[in-house]
Amino acid sequence: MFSPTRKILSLVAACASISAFIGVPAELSAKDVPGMLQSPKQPAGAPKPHGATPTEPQVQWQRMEFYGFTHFGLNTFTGREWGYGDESPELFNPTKFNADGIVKAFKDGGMTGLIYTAKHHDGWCSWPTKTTEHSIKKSPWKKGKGDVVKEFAEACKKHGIKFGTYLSPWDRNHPEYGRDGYIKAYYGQIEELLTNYGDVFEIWFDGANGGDGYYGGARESRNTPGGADKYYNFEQIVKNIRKMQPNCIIWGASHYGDARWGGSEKGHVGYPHWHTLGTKHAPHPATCKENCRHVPAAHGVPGGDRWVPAEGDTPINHSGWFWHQGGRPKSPEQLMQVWFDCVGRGANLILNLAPDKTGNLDPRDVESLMGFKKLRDALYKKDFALNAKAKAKAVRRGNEKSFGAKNLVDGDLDTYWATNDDVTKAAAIIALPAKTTFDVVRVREEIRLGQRVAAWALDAEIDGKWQEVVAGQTIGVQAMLVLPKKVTAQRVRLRIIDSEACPCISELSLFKLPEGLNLKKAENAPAITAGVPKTKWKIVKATAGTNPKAAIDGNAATFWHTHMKQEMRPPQSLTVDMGEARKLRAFTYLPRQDGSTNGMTDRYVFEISLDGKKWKKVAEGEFGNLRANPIEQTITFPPEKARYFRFTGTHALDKNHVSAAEIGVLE
Ligand code: FUL
Ligand code: CA
Repeated sequence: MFSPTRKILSLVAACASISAFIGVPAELSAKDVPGMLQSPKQPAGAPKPHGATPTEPQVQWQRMEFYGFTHFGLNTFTGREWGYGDESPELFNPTKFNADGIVKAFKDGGMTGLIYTAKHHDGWCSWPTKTTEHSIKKSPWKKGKGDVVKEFAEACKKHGIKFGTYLSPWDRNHPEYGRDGYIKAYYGQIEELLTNYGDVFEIWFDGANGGDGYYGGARESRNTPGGADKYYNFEQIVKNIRKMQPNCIIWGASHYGDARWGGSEKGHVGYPHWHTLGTKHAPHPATCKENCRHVPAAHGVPGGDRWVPAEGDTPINHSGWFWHQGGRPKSPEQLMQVWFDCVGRGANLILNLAPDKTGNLDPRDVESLMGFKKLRDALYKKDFALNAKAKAKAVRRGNEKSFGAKNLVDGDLDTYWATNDDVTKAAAIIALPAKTTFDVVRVREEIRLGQRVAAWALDAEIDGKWQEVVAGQTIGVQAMLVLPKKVTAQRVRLRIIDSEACPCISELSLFKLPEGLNLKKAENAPAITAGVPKTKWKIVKATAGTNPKAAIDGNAATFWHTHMKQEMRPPQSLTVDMGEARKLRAFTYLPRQDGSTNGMTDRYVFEISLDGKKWKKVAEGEFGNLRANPIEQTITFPPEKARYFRFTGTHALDKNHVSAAEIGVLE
């Protein structure tokens, strides 16, 4: 059997012989890492790569477009988004866990892979690890003999999608977290996951790091000495992984990884969109305390020296990453908007569906996933440009076969239209067999040669005249734009307006949006759950602050907040009279939605009362993950009648005060 310690030691020794380039993916190539996928040969006379370029595993990964996330662990049973680390492993006991059914739904939904949270921040390991006792071995499920990782990995193999894993660096359970002892355990966990379960296409190193936790009973706040980069030694971790799984995409891992966060947990990424980052640009909010919207994660950095493509991540359910009682799925239309704002800008989309306490997906989430699949199928049903006639004046070396415009419409991503090195503005004309109506255009670059184009446009010949119908910025692996209005034309023209080097465009496609798809409706979808109506509600008391009514006005954009003055710091509370008694089972809290985390309340106490005099505390705890994902939180409690409730904010994420955009209750 396998021994983590021995293997790690032999790895460290072996690493000394690997190229010094390891850890800088932009410069990695198949010859540096034995077993790494090899890029196909470029045609003779092909342009030289421009700037940072992807490794072949990155190229293949960027073609995966869409895969799934699944969060399943102790939080599923406690209703939390972030476990504290003191949860009993006994809580994990799904009644009918069905990895096969879950993976089948992912596959049917058009996903190319699945990433499972093998260990979340609470530290509980969902496989029988040798590195800690806080694992599935201590859970009653399958009498401690279960292995969720194995079941997911096997189901993925069976259904023909790729398997990946998430292993939180932050561990709120481990007694040695923040010290050397934990690092050994953590390296062992990585090795177990990457050597015992077959091919792993991606491993996720979450950027949330340090803070308070259980830590073996110490119940204190711990950090990563010297910063996360130094403490975990991501450079070393990346070296180790290349040896174990050379084709595995490493997400995060400070500036040593292969893929980056897309900049929000709404799934969308920025546009213009570059696959590159500069060495000093860290890709995760772990390093970003305020104004996180401006982190280059979303847009990338033009001319950056590292190829670190983005992944947009988002849960399908409004309630969060883990399963929560009474959650509601995003609509297929909303997901379609995310699709355009993520995949359509050149990032991969990872969409989370979480199993419930039985170990099965919520049928409503699955229904939404399938509706989303139908819309994508309808969108891609016909590429009107495929195999059309294509011509360009500027063709590299006059070599039509290797670099001609017909490569744009041959359905082959590995062939491309290119110009001579000194030509950075050029046009290609595509003649469709007949007049055609379309409203979506997709263009793709041969990213193996680096990302080049910064501006382009699509023209259409309308009434005998060329007219610009849409303007784009970056392209990269793809840029897919919805035209402001439908166009009917037989000839279109792709115009490259600004390119950092001669353009190398591998495909141009034209599609039609599915009938009846209303993307505007998706944009305006409500951020708040419709709970008990608030029309008769009155604020009885706000202990401090401005505009307490804003917390119950049904408007997500307005919020109650106190100030940073000594007397207005947490705890501060809001008491509400609902006008009549109701049997309550949950309360909802929407954090401020203006993009600032100042005074964003991340710990709470919730009390209820029948008469406004005698109070009962029904819930107390932490809202996890607000910094990266400030969505509505739903906290359930044993149902009880009440006319009054009191919400108390006891701690703030940043700048010591209290705020709430909306508070509601559910019957
Ligand atoms: C975040 C985590 O803190 C969340 O809990 C979740 O796992 C998400 C995918 O990443 O940073
Ligand atoms: Ca092609």
